[in-house]
Amino acid sequence: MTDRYDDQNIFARILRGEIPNKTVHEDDWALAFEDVAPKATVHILVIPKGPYVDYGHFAREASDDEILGFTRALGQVCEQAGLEGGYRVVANTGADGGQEVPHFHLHILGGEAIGPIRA
Ligand code: D5M
Repeated sequence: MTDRYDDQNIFARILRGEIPNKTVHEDDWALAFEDVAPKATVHILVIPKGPYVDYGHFAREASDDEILGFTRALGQVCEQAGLEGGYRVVANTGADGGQEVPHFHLHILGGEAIGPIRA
């Protein structure tokens, strides 16, 4: 899998403010916004501010501060979303993982029973 980052991908454009989004959280390390095509009652995407293609790239290349900041932001978003019944966090990665946007992102899905990964 290549780590070559395409700075014209849609999330890079959102980070630059070129495309509107429904932001639910922003800090130095992460931006969280509502997914435009929600797959659950609550569907939020959390992305790091740095240019990382996918989870592997982020885990390998991001600084400790970036990883810590992003992880804390994720936790904050999950808690603030009021998902008392629980939620799922998903990182689609590469073609086999169904990743469409080549900027690392985590999906937070909840607000209803999501069920097992495989029925
Ligand atoms: O998921 C990429 C996700 O990104 C998919 O659920 C749709 C969402 N998406 C695409 N464009 C936008 C904009 N402009 N705003 C909000 N959400 C968006 P993946 O894991 O790459 O398959």
